[in-house]
Amino acid sequence: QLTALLFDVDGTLADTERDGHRPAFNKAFAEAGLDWDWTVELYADLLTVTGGKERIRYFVEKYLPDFAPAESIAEFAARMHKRKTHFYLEMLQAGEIPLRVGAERLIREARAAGLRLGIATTTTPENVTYLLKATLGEESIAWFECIAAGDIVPKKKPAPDIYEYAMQQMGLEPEECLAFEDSDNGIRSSTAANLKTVVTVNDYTRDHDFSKAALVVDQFGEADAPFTVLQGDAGT
Ligand code: XBP
Ligand code: MG
Repeated sequence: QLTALLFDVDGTLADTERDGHRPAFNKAFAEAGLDWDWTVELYADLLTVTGGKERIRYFVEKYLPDFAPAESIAEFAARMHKRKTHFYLEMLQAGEIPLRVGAERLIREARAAGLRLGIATTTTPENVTYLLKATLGEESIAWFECIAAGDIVPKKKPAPDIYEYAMQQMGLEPEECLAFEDSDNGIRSSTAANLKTVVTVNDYTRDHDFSKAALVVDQFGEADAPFTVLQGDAGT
């Protein structure tokens, strides 16, 4: 019996990475006087690591092994990430990041059908609430019973922990839920939590392995812009 929909945020509800998180990281680096430029191409590799702080550390270790900040690398990453979040929230508040096609329709139809809603994401909690506020309005935050985000679990996606946390908070079993994801790390996380998963791809994730997905689509679709099924059967 389907009771609840559990949503990833980045890449699933909104295309946040290329023109949102990525430039926000670059602004933080520039502000700190660093000439680091996370290009669209480089960022595809950096996205293999989830979590902004974790991504900064991965970048330094892989591409700038000789970089030695005055503070510890963990402190450096946390400091950069705080500024990155500031710049990202500014973009959200300015309305620069819309929801993906069909995301609002899906959420509204699910609510109308009496389904419960939750969020399971790697990103920082404020990034989720600001996105919802900016796109669906202040009241939409309360549509989601649980916003499981960021450091609330120590092991980020692809670990199943964030989905398990959301289900535990909502008193749900995996069989009652459907997860929505966009990426390899995302579907590894949701399926490790035993969740049936629908994938909506984007430019960064189109070529990921979605063999474990129940359904793969190009977008959620609107009446005048239907989705295309890339894998699986929309009837199941
Ligand atoms: C999202 C992430 C996040 C964002 C950046 O992955 O990995 O780290 O890229 O947000 P998913 P923060 O969609 O699989 O949850 O900088 O706040 O971490
Ligand atoms: Mg995602």
